[in-house]
Amino acid sequence: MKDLVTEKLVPGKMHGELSAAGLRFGIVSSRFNNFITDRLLAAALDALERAGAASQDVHVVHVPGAFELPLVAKKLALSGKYDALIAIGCVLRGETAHYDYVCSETSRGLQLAQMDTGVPVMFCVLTVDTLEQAIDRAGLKSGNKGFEAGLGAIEMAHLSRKLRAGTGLSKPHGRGKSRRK
Ligand code: INI
Repeated sequence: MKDLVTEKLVPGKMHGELSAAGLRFGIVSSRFNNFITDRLLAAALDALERAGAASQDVHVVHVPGAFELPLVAKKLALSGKYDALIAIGCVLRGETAHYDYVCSETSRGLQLAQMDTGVPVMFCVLTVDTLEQAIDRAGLKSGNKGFEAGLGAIEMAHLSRKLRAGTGLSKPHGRGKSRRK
């Protein structure tokens, strides 16, 4: 990516690494539409494994449907055992408003879980109109959102550790000399 640098302003930079060694992950996966969620889960585990995560540092919890993801994600986050979490689900639009309630409460609940606890929660919940759209996102035309969530979890886990330890920003230019008069 091209550096976002102007002539005068050189901002400190920060990002998370992509090695999973030594990090602990919790995955909550919904059984509803498991034809899709199992593929997302396998890809998330593949990303963690390839990045060096150890078996004993990765735990998977299954829940009945997407609606149940937030509660379990929050409980896992509060356990203090995980650097990042991944919530996996697939909500397929039906003929009633049920879809809208499940989608909105799942996304709201997962966002609250990470905001309330400070533990990153990756939103790997497909919200789609058709099974074909879901299949495309679970390993076909549009890649696999589970793999992306795995990589995202690793990056966010590192970033959180850095932010806990301090800002992690690279040393600003001219540090030591106060600019204030
Ligand atoms: N749960 C899903 O994960 N995906 C869906 O598409 C879905 N639909 O369409 O009904 C769904 N419903 C179940 C819901 O998540 C809860 O498990 C259920 O309502 C019990 O609380």
